[in-house]
Amino acid sequence: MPILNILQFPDPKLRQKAAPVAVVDDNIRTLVDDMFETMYSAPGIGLAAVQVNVLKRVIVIDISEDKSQPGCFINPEIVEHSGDEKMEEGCLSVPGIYEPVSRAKDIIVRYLDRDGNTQELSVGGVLAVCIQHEMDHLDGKLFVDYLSEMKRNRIRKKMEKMRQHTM
Ligand code: GNR
Ligand code: NI
Repeated sequence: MPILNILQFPDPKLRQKAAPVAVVDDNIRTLVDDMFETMYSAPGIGLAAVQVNVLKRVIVIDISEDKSQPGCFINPEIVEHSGDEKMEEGCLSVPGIYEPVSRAKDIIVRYLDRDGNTQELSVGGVLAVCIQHEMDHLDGKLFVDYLSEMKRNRIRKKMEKMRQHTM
């Protein structure tokens, strides 16, 4: 199974909006498997399809330390949210940058699992943060968008400088 290329900020492709998955078929399951492999090898705790340049509403997450809790969320929707909490976030598309972001503390998310069945899950903590972070990716949004323009510009310059050295 191939490891997919992860787009990096400020690539304009990260600003694309993903379309809902009509049918959860073997093609989607292969995408999910490739995304898990890519996320684990990075390593990261989540990955959205937009980050690997696939415009489908597919997310994979595993916040465990031993790859024991793989979760796949297709067409996710937040049906209820409450509270606010600020947590330090990072992103595989913005490597090396960690900044606090405020999000809903507890959420109920509705989604399709890898068999195409509708599921509803009530979550808080890091998993709630991660789901919201990944859902933003599906709408072309990045965690750096919550920071000041000055901070975002500084991060952009840093990324562009790093890129020159790796090319
Ligand atoms: O690996 C990741 N860690 C992380 C830490 C705090 C908040 C969100 C995340 S998601 C990130 C992987 C990623 O970029 N997913 O889009
Ligand atoms: Ni991210």
